[in-house]
Amino acid sequence: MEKTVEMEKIAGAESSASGVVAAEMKIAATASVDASGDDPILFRGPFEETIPQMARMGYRAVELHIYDSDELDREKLWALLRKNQVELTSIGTGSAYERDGICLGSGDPAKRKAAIRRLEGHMKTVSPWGAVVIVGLIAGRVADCGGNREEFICNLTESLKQCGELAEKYGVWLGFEVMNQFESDYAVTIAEGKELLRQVGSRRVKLHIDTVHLNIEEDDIAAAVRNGAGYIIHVHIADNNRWYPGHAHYDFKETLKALAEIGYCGALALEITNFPDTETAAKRSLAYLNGILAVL
Ligand code: LER
Ligand code: MN
Repeated sequence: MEKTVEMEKIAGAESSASGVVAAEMKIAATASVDASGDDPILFRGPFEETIPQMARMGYRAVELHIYDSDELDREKLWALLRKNQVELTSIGTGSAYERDGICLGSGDPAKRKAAIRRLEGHMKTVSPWGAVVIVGLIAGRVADCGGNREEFICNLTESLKQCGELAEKYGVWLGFEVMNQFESDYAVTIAEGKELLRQVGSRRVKLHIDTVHLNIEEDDIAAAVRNGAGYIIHVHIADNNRWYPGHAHYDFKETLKALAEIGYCGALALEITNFPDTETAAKRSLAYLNGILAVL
């Protein structure tokens, strides 16, 4: 399915008004060509191998983690996804920050510009699906702005506005990831993320939530998710220790129920380690989440 109907993608945009509860969330695998160790990526290796592998296991959607989209042969990637009937839901962008230190809140205008350009490359890659480009680690930290928090927030907001304009041009979405205080210095709860989005003021810049971060920062996860109605565009799923859902003690039923209540119809992307191995984690994730979705 390509070019998802715009309103459908924004949780809460219509459901609360109509009272309809539609649990049409899609479970997405994660894949990257260069993940290793305990990186939270399920399928690792060349996309020519991992995309058919996940399709054979029953996955119909994927989030790709890509260092630089402009290094890719986009046409080839799109053809591979279409051939295997796997929808591209999102691109994870953090490795550009980890490797190059480029970020949206940087005090260095050249690094901000490079981060925006990198995100634009990803927007082109997701454009056939009108999908989500993630702004997680690439938002940057206050330290990237010489420790000046006010200037960092100002730079981040301004950069997100520019990204919003580009997202409009390509017909895609930016998902600002609400991350915990150990990985982010700003907007660590859904309520704070909403405030940031109000400052940005772009309909194309939305919130992206992650169960690991919710588990650390929110007092009441279900209430926080419901408070995100109309703002949440993308969801990362992992158990509290980043293993596959169902392995540890995160309450997925509660979170998925809250998402269903606000009419969330986007991806549940498995940002998990491949422990104990890719096949086991992929099979158990699908069975566990489908089991919950079936009775919502
Ligand atoms: C890191 O904890 C995380 O959740 C990533 O999605 C950030 O890009
Ligand atoms: Mn995440």
